[in-house]
Amino acid sequence: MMKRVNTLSSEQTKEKKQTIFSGMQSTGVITIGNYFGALKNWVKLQDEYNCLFCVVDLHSITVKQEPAKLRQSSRDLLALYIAAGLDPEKNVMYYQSHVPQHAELSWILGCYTYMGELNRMTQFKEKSQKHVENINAGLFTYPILMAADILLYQTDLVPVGHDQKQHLELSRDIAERFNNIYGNVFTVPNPYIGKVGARIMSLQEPTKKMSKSDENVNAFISLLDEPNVVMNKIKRAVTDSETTAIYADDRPGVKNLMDIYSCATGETIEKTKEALEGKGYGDLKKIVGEALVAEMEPVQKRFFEIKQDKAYLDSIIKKNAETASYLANKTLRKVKKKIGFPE
Ligand code: AQP
Repeated sequence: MMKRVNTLSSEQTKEKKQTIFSGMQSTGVITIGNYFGALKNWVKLQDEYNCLFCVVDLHSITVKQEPAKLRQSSRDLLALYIAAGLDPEKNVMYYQSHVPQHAELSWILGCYTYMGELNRMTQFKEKSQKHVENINAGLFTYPILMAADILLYQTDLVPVGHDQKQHLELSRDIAERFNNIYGNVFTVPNPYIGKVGARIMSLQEPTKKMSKSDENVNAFISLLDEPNVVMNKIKRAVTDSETTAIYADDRPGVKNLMDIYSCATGETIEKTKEALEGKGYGDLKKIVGEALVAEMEPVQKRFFEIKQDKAYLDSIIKKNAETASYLANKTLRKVKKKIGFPE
């Protein structure tokens, strides 16, 4: 009797929690931009919400990938999720390619999305300019797959970066359109409005965001870069022709370094200014580099421990994919029934 009461109350508590879905592409080792802008913030969500954190490897192939590298970076990304503090017992953490329902729902939703809507997506325009030799249909229909990722799990909230806001709007439109035809099938997702992580900029072109696929390796810091590499990249970071540090929009290189310090130490911008304004650029870079290394080292240490334990990682991958698949199927079954596919 006692046991039943306990089970009920724990299920009820679970029901009250809202669902969050987010993911990262396994297009290489993630940068400190991905870490401070997304991953580190996810860790704070895991107690309050039911979270799904996906390695969105289906999205990764919209850009050419080398098979062995893709496999490796997907596995590394999952290990980094755990190393950064995401608990695989609390969250559902899995590869998108292990849960075929994503692709299946994506096809269905594609039939409820207009070409005009996709034509308006700015990320497609940017990415197709960047990859002129490979403007594939997947790059164009990417937002539909993203809608499927989100809607499959009846997601309430999506922590989105600036670049993905337009895609989330489209996911909401598709969900509402579908619900208007078939009744309440999908939860209409909202953006997660929490403490926004800083946008970390390129170290070589500080008006552009830091990206893991940047051709210039000095433009980004990978979360797995060794301390001496980190120090060197910070040392080479582009600043300006002034000599002492001031936090200002028209000094983007220095501002970016100070933002990195603030993220690495957890200090507010006000405290960061107090600590760093007036420093010469040599000193500034040394202090920022050391703070960053101190933040990255424990994550890297845990990452290598997790990676060594192959059986542990394999079991997490399998178990979490099964859970995701089970949850995804609940929605997909409903969708198919509503549409009129034979049972
Ligand atoms: N520079 C950044 N600063 C803060 N946040 C960032 N994010 C990405 N870059 C920065 C956030 O990281 C999450 C995962 O991103 P993604 O892997 O889905 O792809 P992305 O946004 O396209 O990141 P990259 O590094 O630029 O990847 P590539 O080079 O492969 O396209 C998102 O929440 C994003 O906002």
